[in-house]
Amino acid sequence: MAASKRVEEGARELSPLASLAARSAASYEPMPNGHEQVDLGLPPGELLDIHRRMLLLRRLEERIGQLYAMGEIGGFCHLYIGQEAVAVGMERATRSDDPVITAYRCHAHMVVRGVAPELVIGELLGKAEGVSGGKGGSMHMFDPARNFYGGHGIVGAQVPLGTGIAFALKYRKTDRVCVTYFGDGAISQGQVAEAFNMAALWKLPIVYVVENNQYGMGTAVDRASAVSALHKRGESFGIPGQEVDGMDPVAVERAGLTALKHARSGRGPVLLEMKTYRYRGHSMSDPALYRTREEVQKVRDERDPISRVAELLVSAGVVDADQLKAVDREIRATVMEAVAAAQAMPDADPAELMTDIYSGGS
Ligand SMILES: Cc1ncc(C[n+]2csc(CCOP(=O)(O)OP(=O)(O)O)c2C)c(N)n1
Ligand SMILES: [Mg+2]
Repeated sequence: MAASKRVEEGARELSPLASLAARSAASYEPMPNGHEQVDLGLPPGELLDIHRRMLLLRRLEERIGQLYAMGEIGGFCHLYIGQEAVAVGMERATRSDDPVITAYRCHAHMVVRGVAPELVIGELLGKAEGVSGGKGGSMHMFDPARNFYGGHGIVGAQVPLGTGIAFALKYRKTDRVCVTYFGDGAISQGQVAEAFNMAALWKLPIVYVVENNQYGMGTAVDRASAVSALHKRGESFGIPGQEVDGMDPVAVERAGLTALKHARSGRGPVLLEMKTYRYRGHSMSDPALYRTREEVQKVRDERDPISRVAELLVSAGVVDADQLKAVDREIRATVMEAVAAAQAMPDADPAELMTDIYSGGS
């Protein structure tokens, strides 16, 4: 079969991955390893980078889930499995000096920011060298050096905080943009509406990203929100909104770039609704009885962001299945090493319990 025909059919099979398929232009060059190269709109190396980053998040969160089940992690723990395309696509669109703030489902957001996995795991294990000294735990990780402002356990609370960061960025006449994530369960919070109003009124440099994973704990979005097209929830404030396939990292990146450009140019906030899905329960203690196993399996089979990119890479001849397996082995080894490094860290000292509560001088 002609290469172009094969790729076209491959693209059709992956039709939900519209943004990638649409860019599967029929231009090929032989690669040094003999594979045919296809113009995916992104250089193959970029797609490989996307795949690798998502896989790291997946394997890391799986391992964290195991550590939790083994009793090594205390407190609450919310996994990001299924939503990887959002964090990876947005991070690729974001500048490293753009501040990011999110809710409690935050481990993956930290790692894409460049925080070493062992520092995140160390935090979960209550270690002194964890990214927040072992005192924040799963929900309250912070790393201002990487422009990551948490990790917040109160639903919606990070939205006015992110808006405040955006105010500071504008007040200080920077060209940075604050990316503020929240869930579908947070969008009906009063403080979100108040923050939207101020951000639009003052044209603050902020991109709001609602990660619509279809559920707020056990409540489906259309049982909680009168208007379940969440990207429309900024309209009354004049905030432009866009619905994005949050299981397609390239669509996420593209939407993120456009939104960030808009906000960076002084035209005010944008609201991106990422249609995504979480595979695990709300937290580690949620057996997820409010949905069927079949519903979860269907998303895994048809929309999984990692499989979709992997299949596209293989069907386009960029890599073969064996090469992808080798990448997976390498990433699993990285995660194991990070866990071992975190386990070897000293525990947080109880004498430190009352430090880091107030900022210096207050
Ligand atoms: C103000 C407040 N109300 C209720 C809770 C309990 N609570 C924790 S998470 C959650 C659901 C939030 O869902 P969503 O915003 O969709 O985020 P997701 O967990 O899906 O990432 C609720 C109600 C809370 N933490 N804070
Ligand atoms: Mg949700």
